[in-house]
Amino acid sequence: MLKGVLVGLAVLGFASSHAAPNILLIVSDDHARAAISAYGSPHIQTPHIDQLAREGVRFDRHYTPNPLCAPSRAAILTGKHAHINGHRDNTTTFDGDQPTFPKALQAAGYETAVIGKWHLQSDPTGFDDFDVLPGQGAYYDPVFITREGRTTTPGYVTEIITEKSLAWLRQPRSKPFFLMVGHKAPHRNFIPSPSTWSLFLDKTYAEPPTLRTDYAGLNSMAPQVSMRIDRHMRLQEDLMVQYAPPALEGDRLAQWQAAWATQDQAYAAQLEASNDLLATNYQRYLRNYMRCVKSVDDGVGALLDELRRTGQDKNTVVIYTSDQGFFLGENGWYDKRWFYEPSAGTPLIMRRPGLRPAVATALTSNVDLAPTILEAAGVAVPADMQGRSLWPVTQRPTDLTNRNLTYGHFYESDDPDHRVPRWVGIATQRNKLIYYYDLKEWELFDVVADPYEQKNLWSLGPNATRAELTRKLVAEMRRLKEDPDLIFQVNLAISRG
Ligand code: SGN
Ligand code: CA
Repeated sequence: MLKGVLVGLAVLGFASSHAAPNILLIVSDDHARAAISAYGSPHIQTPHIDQLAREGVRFDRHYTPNPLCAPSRAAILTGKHAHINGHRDNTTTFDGDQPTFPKALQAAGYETAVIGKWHLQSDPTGFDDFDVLPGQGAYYDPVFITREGRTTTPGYVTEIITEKSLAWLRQPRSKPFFLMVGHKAPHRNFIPSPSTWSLFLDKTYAEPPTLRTDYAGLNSMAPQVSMRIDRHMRLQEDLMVQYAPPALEGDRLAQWQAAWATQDQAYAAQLEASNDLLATNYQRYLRNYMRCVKSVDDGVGALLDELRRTGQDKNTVVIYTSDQGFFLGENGWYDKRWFYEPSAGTPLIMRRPGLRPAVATALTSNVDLAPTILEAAGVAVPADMQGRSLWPVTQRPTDLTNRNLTYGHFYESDDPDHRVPRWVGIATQRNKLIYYYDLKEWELFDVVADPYEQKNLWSLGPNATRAELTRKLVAEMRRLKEDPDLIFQVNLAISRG
């Protein structure tokens, strides 16, 4: 009997069983699920992120509602979508006066800090300490901004962010902590650390089946966007052929050149032998991207070691995620912005003492992180947060009853560098429905039968699935209080079929 009561209490929730745990949230930048071995990556081993997945819950259908850096981060902080929190694209300055979960944690007695990538233009609010990169930040010798001003720190950005995070964790404190670690890596232009310059030289990366797609089954802009590995990657700045980071001079420049000379020769030789620019660039791109990921994974390992060394692992929630995913050759692309799986699909792994390890297939969104973290801390979740706590999902990871849909909206309309059209969309367990409202074009995929999202079923004409999904899209837009004009437009487009 007593045993039954205890088990019941354990299942009831964490807030009751663990008072004020510490919270470590690690957000990398543009880290695709396909570059994490816990998600089955054929490209790299990420033992430290994998450890989190083994000991925690891996979310396989987690999404960002807006696959762009700053809007995704704003959604994480506020638990609200872009049309409510006001942060629709990367040009916006974040309104730091609005409620965010770090502010709520601070008010509840947490000591809070953010270190690394921030990218929201205004200074962080809700944090006792901040030590953040300006904008995108630099890979080498980055500048950091604190309340005291700007300082250049010599070295490699991922390692510096890890060191700063360790130093912050080691400060004496009497309160529970919330630390948000923002990694710049593996964001474009994928510049690796000296410790990884020579890694993976013998590795040949498997090509995704859609590397050479003809885009025949997709919307009219898909073949035209500036995201092609063969056409749009810059030989120097992106592929780092005969290139060196501007910060390197003297001995450091000489070391870079010595390490990269043979790699540049190998690139030229492969290109000459194969006469295949796409295949040659793809190998070079993935090698450097994976080197950047390696440093991020090492950083995760260092933070987990520190928690273990101090015994804090027993009372710390650890969450690993990215602001969104990234194309690693799918559709012949790099970059993100689309609602397609490699881009909007986002890694999410959460570990918490007492949590049963699991794989979650429920549909989740990064607006859910704010309420999740507040619930973990035992802090009331504001009624107007649009996300919902993920702790119930960790208990019933494959139950889709209230988790059968996720919503996205991409707003950037005038970006000459990429030219991805604006869209609204929903993903369900079986399907994805996307409306490109400037193009007035629809896409409907069966993501189970067609996981690479190549066959647009919309063109097959009206049917029951299509009717049900369009109804769900509009209902979701209404529920989330989207712009009525846009809802009207979507409805009109549906009625014209
Ligand atoms: C930079 C990159 C783009 C990238 C945006 C936004 N170009 O402009 O490729 O899409 O950032 O990325 S680069 O030449 O500077 O590498 S985001 O993750 O911050 O949204
Ligand atoms: Ca990003």
